[in-house]
Amino acid sequence: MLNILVLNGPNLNMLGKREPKIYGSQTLEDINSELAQVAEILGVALVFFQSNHEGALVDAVQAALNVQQGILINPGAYTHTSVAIRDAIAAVALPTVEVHLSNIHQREGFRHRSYIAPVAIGQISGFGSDSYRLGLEGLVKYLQKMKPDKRS
Ligand code: CA2
Repeated sequence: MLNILVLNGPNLNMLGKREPKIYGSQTLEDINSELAQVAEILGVALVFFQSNHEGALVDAVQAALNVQQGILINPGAYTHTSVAIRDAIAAVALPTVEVHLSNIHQREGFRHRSYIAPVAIGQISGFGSDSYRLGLEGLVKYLQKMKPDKRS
């Protein structure tokens, strides 16, 4: 069975508790349990991890090698700053989909650049919590099309 790492970066543990106008009223737990339901329908296993620390996210990406076959990530603010997370994703070479609740291209200029997008297979941004579901569906389809011997 395909196994996918679902990573969330800084402050996403605050979802549903602050700024509902930008990020919606669902908590991260709500989003993760919705994703778990989608995963069951798709027949894939998910592992969830959230951290406010860049190094912990790098460690989680590295630990996915030979364990998970793909990564779904909302890197939060590290999207716009982290060469380290980008390098980790490039190093493990696991198919990765970047997701955002808000449309980062509609917001402040500093959010328009993603260090992660060039090493991701794609980016989904602006659909609220549906971004995660859409990202998971895209990632699973991509992995299912890959020849099993090419998956890690
Ligand atoms: O839209 C997204 O998903 C973001 O990744 C969210 C990040 C932001 O820095 C990115 O530019 C876009 C921020 C997550 C902060 O989440 C909060 C949730 C509730 C209250 C405060 C912050």
